[in-house]
Amino acid sequence: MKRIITYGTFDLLHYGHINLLCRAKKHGDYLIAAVSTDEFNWNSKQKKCYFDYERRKILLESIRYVDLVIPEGSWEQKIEDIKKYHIDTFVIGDDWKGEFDFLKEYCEVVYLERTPEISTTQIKNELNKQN
Ligand code: C2G
Repeated sequence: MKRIITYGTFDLLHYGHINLLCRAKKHGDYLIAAVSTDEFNWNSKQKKCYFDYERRKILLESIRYVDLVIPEGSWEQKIEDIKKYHIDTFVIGDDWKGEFDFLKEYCEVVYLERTPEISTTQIKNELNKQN
C-alpha cells in the first residue's frame, strides 16, 4: 500500500483544495492530510482561519480522497510524520516548489500544479466587496 501525505490549512475549503487532494490520492492508496492547527496558522503562517481546526478537520475527514487527518503543529514535524506513518510520497502544490526537497532523503516529493483561479484570500476579498 502506497502512503501519501500532504499538508495545508484548508480554510474555506474550495475546489482548488479538493483538486489537490484528488490528484494526491492518485499517487497511492492511502492519503494523510496534515491540517494546520489554529496556533500554527496564527504563530507561523500569520493566517487567521475562518473555521477553527476542529471544523476544518471534520471537513477534511468527509472528503472521499482523505483516509486520515492529523494536526500540523510545526514546520519541523514532516520528517517525523514521514517515518511515523511510513510515507512513500509527500505531495503539495507547486506554490511550494523546492521548499520541501529536503524530504527527498526520506520519500518521493511531488509538487502538483496549483489550481490557478481560486484561493481562500480571493474568496474573502470577493465577499468583502459584496458587503
Ligand atoms: N492549493 C491548490 N490550489 C489552490 C489553492 C491551494 O492546489 N487554488 C493547494 C496548496 O498548494 C496546498 C493545499 O492546496 O498544497 C492547501 O493549501 P493551503 O490551505 O493554502 O495550505 P498552505 O497554507 O499552503 O499550507 O507545511 C505546509 C503548509 O501547511 C501548507
